[in-house]
Amino acid sequence: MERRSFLKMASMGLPLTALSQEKFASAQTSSQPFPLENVAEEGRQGLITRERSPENLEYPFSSLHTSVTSNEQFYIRSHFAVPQLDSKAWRLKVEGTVRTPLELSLEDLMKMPLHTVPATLECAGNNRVFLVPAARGAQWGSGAVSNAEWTGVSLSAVLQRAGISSRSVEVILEGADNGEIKESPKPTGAIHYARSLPLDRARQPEVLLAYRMNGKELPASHGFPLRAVVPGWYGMASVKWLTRLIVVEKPFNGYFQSVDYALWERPHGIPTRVPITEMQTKAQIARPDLHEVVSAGSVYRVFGAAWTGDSDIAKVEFSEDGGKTWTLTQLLEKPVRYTWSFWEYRWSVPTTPGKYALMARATDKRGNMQPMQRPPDLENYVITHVIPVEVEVR
Ligand SMILES: Nc1nc2c(c(=O)[nH]1)N[C@H]1C(S)=C(S)[C@@H](COP(=O)(O)O)O[C@H]1N2
Ligand SMILES: [Mo]
Repeated sequence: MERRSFLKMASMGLPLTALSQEKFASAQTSSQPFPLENVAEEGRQGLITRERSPENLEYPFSSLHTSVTSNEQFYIRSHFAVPQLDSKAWRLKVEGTVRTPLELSLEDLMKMPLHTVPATLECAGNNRVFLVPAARGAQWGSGAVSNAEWTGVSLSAVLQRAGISSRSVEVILEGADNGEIKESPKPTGAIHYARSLPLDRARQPEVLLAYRMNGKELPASHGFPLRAVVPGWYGMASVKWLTRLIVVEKPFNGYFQSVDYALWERPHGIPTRVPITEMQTKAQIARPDLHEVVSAGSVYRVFGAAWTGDSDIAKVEFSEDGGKTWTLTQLLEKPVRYTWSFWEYRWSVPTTPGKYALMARATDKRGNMQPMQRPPDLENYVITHVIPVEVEVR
């Protein structure tokens, strides 16, 4: 089977494990340190298609090699069609419990102090394809995660300009994109994508309203002309195609943080629906790729990334035996807050041929370690337990 048709199958949402391993293996070279042939031509710029309409595209994680993901390869997760916005006519409204409601043009924003913040975005549904039994939603593999340098104004500066009432608690961020939800429970008619941020988060200096991505104009699929970037939170908080900020005195309870992108937590032992927020600690193996054939007795450079929420990665461990024993890998750079860290491990591949379940497990500086088992009540989101990558030693 050619890589092309493999990706076609992957894009149809078939679990990778359903593929004939024999045929798949023939498409792989063995233990090159950087098997960059994994960048296939399927989809746009080698992105893997998870849904065609709206376009939901995944970064081919096995091709990971630079910390910054290019604008062309950054994963795309959109709930509705991309709104076509004319940057001249476009305005950002700031309303609600503010002293001075605002209508800001892109030019107005560009006159404010600009900040550049590197931030890794991960969709809360990343790795969903590995869940057994299958969970509803786009069947993301390991590539609903990417890293970019975002430039724009701080949300806090815009809020300050509007002057928010002392009783305000949150700001709602609304996108121009809208459509009807298909699955129940759902509101009647078209709704806009919207999420809120508690003011303590919204005021953190690294929370941006960004108009540039990796030094270039923000691409249409990533929120042109303006998007939020909420470093450390799952991607759903980084609202694209922003048109309205609404400051409110009561917590917001919109669709995308109560029905969708929400989970049951148990404060006081009472199951309570709460919005998904902070990214959880995770390591992913980029290479070897799933089902890759690795030469027995060779030394293979296992390589991947790890990230977390409001902390830094402290260590990534590696296991070749499905989690029975662990060894420390090497972190490749000093951690940069809110961006993934790369790690590597010179793996002495066993001389005994067979299938091996490789694992990577991250721990952050607060001591948060990835669990081996999936905790209950996470439904189809926050897939953060250790997921094995099966390879064949031959
Ligand atoms: N307006 C709007 N913003 C949005 C979304 C959306 O559908 N509409 N999707 C969210 C989700 S779930 C994710 S994971 C990120 C993805 O950002 P990206 O497409 O730039 O990777 O955007 C978020 N912001
Ligand atoms: Mo997402």
